[in-house]
Amino acid sequence: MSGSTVGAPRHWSAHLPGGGDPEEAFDLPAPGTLVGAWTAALAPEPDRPLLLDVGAGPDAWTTRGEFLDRTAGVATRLHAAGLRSGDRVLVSGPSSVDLAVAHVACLRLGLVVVPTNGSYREAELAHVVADCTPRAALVDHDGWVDLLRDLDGDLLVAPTALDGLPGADAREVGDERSALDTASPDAPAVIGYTSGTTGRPKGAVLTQANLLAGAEAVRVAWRWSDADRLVLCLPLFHMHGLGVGLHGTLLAGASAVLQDSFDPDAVLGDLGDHDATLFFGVPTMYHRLADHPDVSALGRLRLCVAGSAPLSADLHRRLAGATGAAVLERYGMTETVMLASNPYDAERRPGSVGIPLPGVDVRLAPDGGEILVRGPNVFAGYWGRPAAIEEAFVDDPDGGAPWFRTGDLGTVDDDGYLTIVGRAKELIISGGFNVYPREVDDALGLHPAVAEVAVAGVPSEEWGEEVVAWVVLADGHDCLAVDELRDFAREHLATYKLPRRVVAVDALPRNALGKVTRHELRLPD
Ligand code: MLC
Ligand code: AMP
Repeated sequence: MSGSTVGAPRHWSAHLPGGGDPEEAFDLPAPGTLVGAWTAALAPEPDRPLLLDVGAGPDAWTTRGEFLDRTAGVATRLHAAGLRSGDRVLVSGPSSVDLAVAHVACLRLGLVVVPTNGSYREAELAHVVADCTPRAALVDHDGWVDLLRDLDGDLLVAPTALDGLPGADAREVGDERSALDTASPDAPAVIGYTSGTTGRPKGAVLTQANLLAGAEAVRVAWRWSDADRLVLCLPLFHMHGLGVGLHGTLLAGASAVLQDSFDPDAVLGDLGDHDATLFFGVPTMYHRLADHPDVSALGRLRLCVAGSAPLSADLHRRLAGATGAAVLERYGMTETVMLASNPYDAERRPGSVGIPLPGVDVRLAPDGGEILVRGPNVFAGYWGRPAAIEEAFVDDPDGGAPWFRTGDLGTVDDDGYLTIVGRAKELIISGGFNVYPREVDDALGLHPAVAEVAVAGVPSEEWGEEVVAWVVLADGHDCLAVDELRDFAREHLATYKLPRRVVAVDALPRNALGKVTRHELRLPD
């Protein structure tokens, strides 16, 4: 296979302080595990503030020392409850210090965290549970208790209640402490559910080393230091909030103010109240911030990062005009953590996702320009689906490591900047959340007024893309209101997947094989 290689080390060098040495390798911190690197970063100066629940008051900081103690304590309690390295654990709840403790305690014990969106409905949750067979669930959504009834009741605990779990008796404490932080670099650490290019959500298995590589690359590239403070309002069940926001904060020995939802007033207020230096958001958040009268407050930060969906060049320029600073756009995926970023010190180019991050190789497939990636950040495989890995990777023509197919289409310019120009995969990204059209088709198709349905994304200034449903009405029905369809589908789908418009059509466009051609679905004039 030929194809343009974007990611030669000379390109990484633009991410390194002072331009770096183009030939220099990118080394991960010893001992090569996320938990090892965190404990090394957080052990010195135990009284320094680390995490704050914004609702808990300005002085309620959890310090580094408290965080290490709490996570060790919870890990030993989980061990005493019978959990062992390799067991899968669902973790879900509003962003909070308790949730961060639950996540990190699991990782310190070698458990495999399955971060789960709290707005999942029964079928969505049931799929994840059946697929990864968790032994425990550290979740605090009332409605889920019944759905998780097959788990041992002692292992179904809200993140807020973990400190109250029974401890080990004194004889066992030594054993349990010695189970801490012993995971190997290639041990699975997180399973992130994503549909990848097709089909029902698959669990992407990320190892300790993958997650470390992902967080370390952005730590270096964004000059993230212990002097930084992040306002973190992204959910902690996706790579953006979890693999970058939380993991990067801990790795840098920095600090973060956690907000459990996105509110432009709260974000802009907290930046000043807490001397923040960093903000990370999806484009929908920036779109709302750009309309706020105090948007200029973003300009006082050291760095604003956008990702998870395209940040339009227009919005990039609008924000630059309003704040005097250029938002830095980067590109990531569940399977790869982060893979490219605009450079901190060089040009941040509107409309481009920048250059490959340190350690990451990127190339474009010769036939069609699919973005291919490999590196220490790239996941280890899909949980329980050895065959899926065959489709997900392509061999290297020179006999090197195989390349992961992102399903995104790209171009690269002469300076090595990568631009995402489309998707080979069926995916709608709405407000930074991924929506898989087929899953939505299936749920909407259950409505009695629907004979046939196909959904697709249409451009939206606020959401990036909006879910729209094209419907062929069943006999005896002459209309179907969008609210009716949304209310019906709420039972089956998380709300961000629900259509925002319904278009009634006589027939769906299909190809010669009868398959719906979604790209031909058009809004009426
Ligand atoms: C909420 N709603 C959405 C939605 N989010 N609808 C479509 N798309 C979304 N993303 C629904 C609500 O349920 C509600 O429905 C209605 O829209 C209005 O809600 P809202 O109050 O305006 O929305 P809000 O709660 O403010 O949420 C918007 C948001 C949120 C942008 C803050 O969507 C969000 O946190 N997005 C971030 C997603 C993220 O972290 N992505 C990272 C993926 S990792 P109703 O019917 O109840 O009124 C990844 C890799 C990488 O992609 O590169 O990072
Ligand atoms: P997920 O599977 O949730 O991790 O979503 C990953 C997908 O988000 C990628 O394959 C891209 O399609 C998209 N994505 C992430 N960052 C960007 C970005 N900066 N610009 C465009 N698309 C992005």
